[in-house]
Amino acid sequence: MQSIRNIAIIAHVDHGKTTLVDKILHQTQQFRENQFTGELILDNNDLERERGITIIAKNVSVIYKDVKINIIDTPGHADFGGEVERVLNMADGVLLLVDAFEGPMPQTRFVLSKALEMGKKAILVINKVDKENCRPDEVLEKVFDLFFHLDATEEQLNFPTVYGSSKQGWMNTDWKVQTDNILVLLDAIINYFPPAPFFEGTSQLLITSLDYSSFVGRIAIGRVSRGTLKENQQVTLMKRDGVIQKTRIKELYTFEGLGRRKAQEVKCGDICAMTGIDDFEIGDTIADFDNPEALPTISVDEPTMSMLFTINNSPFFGKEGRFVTSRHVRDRLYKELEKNLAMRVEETESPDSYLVFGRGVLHLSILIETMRREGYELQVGQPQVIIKEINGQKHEPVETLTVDAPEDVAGKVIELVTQKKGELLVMEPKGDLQHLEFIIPSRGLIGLRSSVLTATAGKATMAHRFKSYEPWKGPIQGRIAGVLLAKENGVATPYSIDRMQDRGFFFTDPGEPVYGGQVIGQHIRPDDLIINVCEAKKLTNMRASGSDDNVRIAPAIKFSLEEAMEYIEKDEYLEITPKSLRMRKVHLDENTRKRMSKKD
Ligand SMILES: Nc1nc2c(ncn2[C@@H]2O[C@H](COP(=O)(O)OP(=O)(O)OP(=O)(O)O)[C@@H](O)[C@H]2O)c(=O)[nH]1
Ligand SMILES: [Mg+2]
Repeated sequence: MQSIRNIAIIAHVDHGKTTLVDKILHQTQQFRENQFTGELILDNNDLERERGITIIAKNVSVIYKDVKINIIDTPGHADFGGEVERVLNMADGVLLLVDAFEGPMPQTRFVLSKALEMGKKAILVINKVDKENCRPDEVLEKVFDLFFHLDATEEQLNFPTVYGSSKQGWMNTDWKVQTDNILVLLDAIINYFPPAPFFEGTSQLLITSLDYSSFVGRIAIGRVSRGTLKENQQVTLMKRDGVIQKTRIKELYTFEGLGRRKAQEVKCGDICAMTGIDDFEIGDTIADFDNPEALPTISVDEPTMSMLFTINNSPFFGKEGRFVTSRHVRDRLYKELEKNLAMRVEETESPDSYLVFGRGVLHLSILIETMRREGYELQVGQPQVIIKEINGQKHEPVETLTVDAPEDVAGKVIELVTQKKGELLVMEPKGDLQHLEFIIPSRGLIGLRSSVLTATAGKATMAHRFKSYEPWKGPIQGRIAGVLLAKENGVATPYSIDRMQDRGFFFTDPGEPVYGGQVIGQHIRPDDLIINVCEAKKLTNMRASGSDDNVRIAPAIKFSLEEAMEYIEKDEYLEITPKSLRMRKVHLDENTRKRMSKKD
C-alpha cells in the first residue's frame, strides 16, 4: 500500500503559503506545462486572485519518491482562523512558514498554538530569505521562543528548519546557499513526518470540510481514520447532536495534483471527498452501517461580528442591480449558509432586513463583494461586535494587535491606537522599524487601519487576532469628523464642488448623480453639513465661456468596500450595487433625522 503524508501549511497572512504549494506542484509536475499561468493556480476564485489572499483552505496532492503527500493550503487572515483549526484535523504534521523579515506574527502564534495543542509536529520553513534586510537567524530564535512559550513538548521543540524562497522556488538547510529546487523540503517532509497510520476496522471518517457544486450538491471532505470507504457503500451519518441517519455514499474522490480523481475505495490515512450524503454538517461522523461509532466532534467557530443587511431603498434603487427584492436577498443569504461555515443569519422585525453574523469585516465583505458581482443590490449597516453577558457583566471581544512602523511615526500610531482604548504592551526595534504590540477591543479596530495608514503614509503594517472576551472597556470615540450631505437629488456639478472644497473633501466627483441625504464628503468639523452640490453656475456670473472647465477640483476619495464598511456610523448605511458604493444616512430626510436623534 502506498505510503501517505498529510500536511497542512500554516502561517500568518502573506508569508507565502500558496506560493510554496504552487512551487511544490510545479516541481513535482502534477499539472501540464500549459496549465501554468504564472499566477497562483491555487488561489482560484476571482476574489482570491484580485486580493492575493487565500479565503478557503484547499487540498492538493503530489507524489514524491513513491510517497503520496496530501497538502492542505490554509488561509492566513485572522478572520479565517477557525477554518485552519478545523482542517488541522486532517493533517499528521504542519509546515510552519515564517517570513524571514517579519518573523512570527499574531496569526503565526494562533495557528501554531492550535497545531501544538493537537499534538502535531512541525517543520519550520523560514521563507523569503531573498528579501533584503531579512534576518533568518533572529527569526529562528523567535520561533523557538514561541514554541517554548506555547508549551511544545520536547519532541515538538526538536523541529527541523528549512530556509528558502518560495517565490524563487528553492529551499535549503543553509539560507546563504541558494539552490534551484525545493527537494530539501520534500525530503524533510517524508523523513520527519511519520506515514499516516492504517487502522483496521469498521469505517470512520470525520467530516472536516465541505465543498459545494450546483450539479451534485454538497460534498463532504475528510480523512478516513479507520477502515476503508467504498463507492456506493451504505453508511451511518452520526450527527454532532446525536441524531443518526442511514445513508449511502454515492461517489468517492481522492485528491490528485490540483484536481480530484474518482476512486472505488479510499483507505484509512487518505483524504477524500464524497457525494451523496446530503444532510451533513461539519463535525459529523461517517460510520459503519451496522455498528456505527462516532468520532470526537469538532467545533465550528462562533461569529464575532454582525451587520444588518437590508434591501436597497435609496432613490437609486433598482438602477444598477438585477436582484433587488427582499426575497432575492433572503434566498441568497440562506444559500450562503450551505457552505459558509462561520456565518449565521437571523431574521429581524422587518421582512426586508436580516442580521448577518460573521468572523470579521473581511469575512462579511467577501460575501458582500460576491453578491454585488452576482448582480445584487443591498444596503448594510455599521458592523457591530458581539457583546456577551458573562457572570452578569458585559464583556466584549478583545484582540492582540501588532503594528510595525518606521520610528518617526511610531508615536502617532501609539496615539491613534490609545484613542481607541488600545494598551501598549511591547515596543521593540525590528530591523529599521519599531514593532508595537497592543491589546485593543475589537470595536476599536473598526476604522483604525485607514487612519493608521493615513497617519504613516502607508508605511505601517498591521495585524490583529482575537484574544478573548474581556469586561467592557467603556465608550470609544467613533468617527471624529462629520460628513458632507447632499441636500437634494441631482447631479454634482464642478461649480458647487469647487465652491465647497474648503469645507472638507469629497467622495463624489462632478457629474455623478447624488440624492438628498447621501454622504458625499467628509466635513472638516465634527458636525454634519448639508450642502447643495447640484447648483449650476449662474449665467449672470459667467465671465468667460468655458471657465467652468478650469476649476481645479481635488479628485474624489474612493473607498474600498471594507473602508466604507468601517467608515459608516450607526445612523448610516452603505448602499452596494454592482456598479457603485454609496454611503448615506439611514433617514434621508433631515427632519426625520432630527426627530430620531432626539429619541435616542
Ligand atoms: N520576496 C519574496 N516574496 C514572496 C515569497 N513567497 C511569496 N512571496 C510573495 O508574498 C505574497 C504573498 O504570497 P502568498 O503565497 O499569496 O501568501 P499566503 O501565505 O498564501 O497568503 P494568504 O493565503 O493570504 O495567507 C505574494 O506577493 C508573493 O509573491 C518569497 O519567497 N520571497
Ligand atoms: Mg494563500
